[in-house]
Amino acid sequence: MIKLHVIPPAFGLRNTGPFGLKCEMALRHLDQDFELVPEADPRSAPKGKLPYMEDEGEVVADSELILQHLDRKTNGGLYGHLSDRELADGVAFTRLVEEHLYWTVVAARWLDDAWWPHVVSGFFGSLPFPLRQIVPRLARRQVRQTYWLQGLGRHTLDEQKGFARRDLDALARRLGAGPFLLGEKLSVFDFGIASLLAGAVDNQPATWATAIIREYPPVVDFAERVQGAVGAYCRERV
Ligand SMILES: N[C@@H](CCC(=O)N[C@@H](CS)C(=O)NCC(=O)O)C(=O)O
Repeated sequence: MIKLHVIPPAFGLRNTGPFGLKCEMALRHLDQDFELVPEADPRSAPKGKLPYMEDEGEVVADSELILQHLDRKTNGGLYGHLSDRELADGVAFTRLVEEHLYWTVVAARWLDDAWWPHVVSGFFGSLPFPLRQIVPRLARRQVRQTYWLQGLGRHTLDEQKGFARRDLDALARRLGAGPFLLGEKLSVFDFGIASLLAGAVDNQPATWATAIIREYPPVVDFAERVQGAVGAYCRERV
C-alpha cells in the first residue's frame, strides 16, 4: 500500500502541511489505497522536507513530483484531460500560492512572537528537555533566514501583508468565475491551492494570515468547496 509521509497533526489540523494534504487529496481523488505516516522530523525525509511517498519500493519526495508519479501510474488521471491553457493557468496559480503566499503563511506562524508558543507546543511539544528549549530556537532562526533569502522577510509586516493581499486578490478575482480554479471541473490544481488556504484559515488559534485570507470570501468558500468535493478536510473537526 502507498505510504504518504506527512507533518503530524497540530493546531487543530489533521494533515498539517499543505503539500501533504494536496497529495492526500490526489490519492483520494484517484481512489488509491494509502496510509498517512506522520513524521515529527522533516530531516528524516529524503530531501529534508515533507511530504514524501513510498509506492511499491519507489520513494518520491516533493508534492509536485508525487502528483507526476500518480499521474503516470493512472495513465493521466490528474493532468491527462487538461488543455495547454489549463495547464499553464494551473501551474501559474499554483506557483503564486505555493511559492509566494505560502511564505507569508509560514511567517505568520513562525515569526510572530504572539503565535510562536503555539509553534513550540504544536511542532516540538514531544521533545524531551533540554531539546525542547534548543531545537525550536534553531528551527526558528532557519525559518527567519529562509524568509529573508526568499525576499519577503526584508519587508515591514505591513508590506508583507500587502503582498499577501495582492496574491489573494488575484486568486479571488480568478475564483470569482468558479466554482473551481479552471471553471466547472475540479482539477489537480485545486488540491494544492485549497490545501494551503484551508490550513491557514483553520489553524487554531488564528494567525495574521488567517485574518487576511478571511477578507476574501470567494477564496475561503473555494477552499471549503474543494475539501468537500474530495472528502478530505484539513481541520480535525468538520
Ligand atoms: N516543494 C515541496 C515543499 C515541501 C515543504 O516545504 N514542506 C515543509 C512543510 S509544509 C517542510 O517539510 N519543511 C521543513 C524544512 O524546510 O526544514 C513540496 O511541494 O513537497
